[in-house]
Amino acid sequence: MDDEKFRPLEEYREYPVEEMEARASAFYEEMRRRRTVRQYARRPVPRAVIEDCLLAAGTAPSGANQQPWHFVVVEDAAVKKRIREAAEVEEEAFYGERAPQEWLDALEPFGTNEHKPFLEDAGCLIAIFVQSYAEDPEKGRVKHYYATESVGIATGMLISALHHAGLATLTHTPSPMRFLNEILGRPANERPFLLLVAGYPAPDARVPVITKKALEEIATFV
Ligand code: IYR
Repeated sequence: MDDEKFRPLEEYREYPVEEMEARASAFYEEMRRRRTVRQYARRPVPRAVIEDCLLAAGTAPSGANQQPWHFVVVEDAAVKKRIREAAEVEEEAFYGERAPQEWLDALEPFGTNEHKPFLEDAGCLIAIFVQSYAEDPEKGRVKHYYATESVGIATGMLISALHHAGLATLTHTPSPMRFLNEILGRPANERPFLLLVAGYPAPDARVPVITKKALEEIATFV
């Protein structure tokens, strides 16, 4: 029985240690160039690039391999405009009254505010949904395990894939963002996880001067 369910691991590749080190180091060099970008050029992005990056994200590990994600790629200007308008309503409430001062203080270095022009400027918006459960025609509601963790992993892989391909991204989380279900026609078993903005940076894009924690701060070896 096992013979039908399992097959040899054919895709794994072991590299000599020096090559592993070089690959790990090259990947780190590539990843450390990634910056979250808030100003975008009004340029379309190549559809084939987005498709391959989504396929890469779809290779993510997930609880019981249930792949509890759905990605809606928004390229249409009118739909982007509707999303911007709905997001700005929430953001106005957030910056105007909802956010505690402590949170606003934490955001101060980034200069964010309720205006979200990137939602219209960027080549595409990728709305990422978590399927908390599946609706099976025969079995009814099928629970998904570790759905949020799984979608978080897939999203990280998508951000990495887009960066590797040469596009900039911004993880945007208007809160609440149920309006995405309505605008994008997604069913009740799907909860918006985040809105990933992807595109070419504006030629005059500026990024905050920030640093990442040192290895000693983020890791412990026992
Ligand atoms: N959703 C708001 C606020 C915001 C919150 C965090 I935490 C950020 O890192 C950035 C923004 C906004 O998008 O402006």
